[in-house]
Amino acid sequence: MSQCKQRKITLFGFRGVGKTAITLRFVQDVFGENYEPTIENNFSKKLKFNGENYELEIIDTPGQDEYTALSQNLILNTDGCIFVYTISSKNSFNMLNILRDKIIEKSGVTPMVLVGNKSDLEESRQVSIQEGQNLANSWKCPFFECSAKENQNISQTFFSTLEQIELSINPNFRITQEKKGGTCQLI
Ligand SMILES: Nc1nc2c(ncn2[C@@H]2O[C@H](COP(=O)(O)OP(=O)(O)OP(=O)(O)O)[C@@H](O)[C@H]2O)c(=O)[nH]1
Ligand SMILES: [Mg+2]
Repeated sequence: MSQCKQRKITLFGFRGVGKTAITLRFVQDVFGENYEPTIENNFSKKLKFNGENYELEIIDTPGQDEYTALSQNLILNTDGCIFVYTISSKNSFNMLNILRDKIIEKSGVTPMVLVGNKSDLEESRQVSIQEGQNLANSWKCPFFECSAKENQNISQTFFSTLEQIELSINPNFRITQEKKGGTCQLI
């Protein structure tokens, strides 16, 4: 039996940007309109990625701002981060540079992905795709706009984070298993 690789991914971002919604869409394929601020949620998800079995631990954190004191526990042993803003709030976007600096300083973790959630709210857009892409370029990380509501780019976000993690462990890592429609399979 092939070994199961354990990887831990943590989501960070301002209150209400959709960290819980993104996580629940990925783990359980559900979406709720109601907003309940998170205290802390841990999830686990088994999947196949690039021909290997993985068990992901996903940490859905309570919302942060520039001034939040990040507990060491939250960041402990995280292999990769997903930074989330919502395209409908400039403020949720502007605070991410400071938050990212704090997390890198505390944890040293660099595998990361930037996502602009709520891409379905085009009429309330405050952050352009180009602004998101420019920030990701400055971080040298992948960028997606996504929608937990419409299930757009949600699994891509997690698989891209996994790819960044594997690349940080082995710079020669390459996705070799081309899929019919994807490199990954949820199990
Ligand atoms: N239109 C739309 N609404 C969304 C989307 N994702 C989340 N929401 C809504 O935004 C609100 C906040 O979502 P949450 O997932 O609870 O946000 P959060 O980042 O976990 O919030 P905290 O736990 O307080 O940090 C909820 O009412 C969700 O239904 C999305 O992709 N599109
Ligand atoms: Mg939440």
